[in-house]
Amino acid sequence: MTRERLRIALQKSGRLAEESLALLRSAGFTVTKGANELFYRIDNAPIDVLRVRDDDIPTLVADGVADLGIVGLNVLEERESSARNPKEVMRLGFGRCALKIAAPEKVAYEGPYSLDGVRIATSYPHILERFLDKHGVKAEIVTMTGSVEVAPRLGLAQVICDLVSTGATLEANGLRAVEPVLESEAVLIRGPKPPQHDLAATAERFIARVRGVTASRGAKYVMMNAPRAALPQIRAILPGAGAPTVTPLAGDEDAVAVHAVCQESVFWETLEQLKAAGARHLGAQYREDDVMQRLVWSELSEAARTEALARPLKRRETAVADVVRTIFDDVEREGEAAVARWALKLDQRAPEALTLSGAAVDAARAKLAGDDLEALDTAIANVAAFHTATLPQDSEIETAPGVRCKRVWRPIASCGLYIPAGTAPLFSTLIMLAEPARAQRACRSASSPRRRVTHRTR
Ligand code: PRT
Ligand code: ZN
Repeated sequence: MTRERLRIALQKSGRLAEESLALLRSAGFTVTKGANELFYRIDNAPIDVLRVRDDDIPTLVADGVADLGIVGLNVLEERESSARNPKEVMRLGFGRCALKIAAPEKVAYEGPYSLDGVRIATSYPHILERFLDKHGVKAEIVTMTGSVEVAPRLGLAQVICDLVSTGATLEANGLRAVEPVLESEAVLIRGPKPPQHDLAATAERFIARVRGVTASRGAKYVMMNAPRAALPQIRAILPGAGAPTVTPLAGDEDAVAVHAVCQESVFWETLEQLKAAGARHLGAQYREDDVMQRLVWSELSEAARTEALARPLKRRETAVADVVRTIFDDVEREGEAAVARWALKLDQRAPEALTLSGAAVDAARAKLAGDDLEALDTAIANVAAFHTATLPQDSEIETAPGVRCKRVWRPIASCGLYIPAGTAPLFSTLIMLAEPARAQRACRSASSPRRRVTHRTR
């Protein structure tokens, strides 16, 4: 059967549906609703969108009913291997999750061999079987189509192998992830055979445009000055960068400016390594595509509208969250020693003291010019006045004689403030965080005789 339009199969509704359409729009395609729910049309290219259940996408693409498709890697990998299987074109960076072995808290786990002779419930028997074979483990696989997390409680299996994203489902069922089996994300797939001749060019153009959008997504623009001799080392450190642009620095023969677009996320560890290699004046920024996205209100579902208005965090950087959590945990456990250690690591210097004495504050104030000091004090007084005036009030009513209903507001016991101060401290941030906290009497700094890690504003 010959067709005039290329077909791409996308999930109709579910976790990948919105972002798959959003990806097409970011790549410049105008998607409009078609004659029925099964088809959407791309108006500015000869492409139709086939909207189906995710499980059907690999088969539709394998059979040539659709030329391309977007599906979770987990769904693709679950197919038994065959020459007729669809091919992965590229990973798309959304729909991230991981297939993991999870066990009840009381079941000991010391590695894959712990699974020997164990019953494991999963919706992914093929992926699991390959994992077990790889580790030379014999276990019994119980295949379930959904709600795998309840299997241990039902006595159907001792452990499970299921998709995890936030981990909330596992936690709610008294399970803990013990072993990753497959890292998954949405992938673009194509059929084992190229599409018919006149559609092949459309497919190539489509793939190129999606590649452009995806490549610039987690990408960062990184720039620095560095000793010329450190160039090979710096190149090796930069994550997923093509050839960086290197320009000489006027007045310094041995130094160069390096600009690079990194195709992977850049974390502070990378920046640390670059500094250690001799890089100076390091700067990194996200590219525009990463933070800007065009949304067409009339085409958004109710859920997508709510999400768009909530200013969602576009990218959930689990690696960043992990590092931040490590810092929190360290500080909780070790207190000020951990603060000093992390300050040394991140800022290359630890503060001399973590508590500011009144005398130090007075000395700092004495160094400020009259105008600046007055501006700061005015801002502090205004912000404090506003937040004191708008403090929530307790209220109480008597709904029936002797039945009093009361709402009471209690300030939180203590809070920490984070004031970014890389190259210049942000006074406004300090004032706008510290004054509301002080108005709420939440900051321990205002009341505790043993002052903790605090910043006093005056
Ligand atoms: O109707 P259709 O068949 O098209 O959809 P579906 O219900 O089969 O799939 P859907 O929409 O749930 O998921 C589509 C794809 O999204 C999956 O194939 C994965 O590639 C990806 N994905 C990303 C996830 C998750 N995250 C995820 N958390 N798929 C499922 N889950 C489930 C998981 O199975 C578990 O039950 O969510 C629960 C765990 O979530 P947390 O956040 O509590 O850990
Ligand atoms: Zn499905």
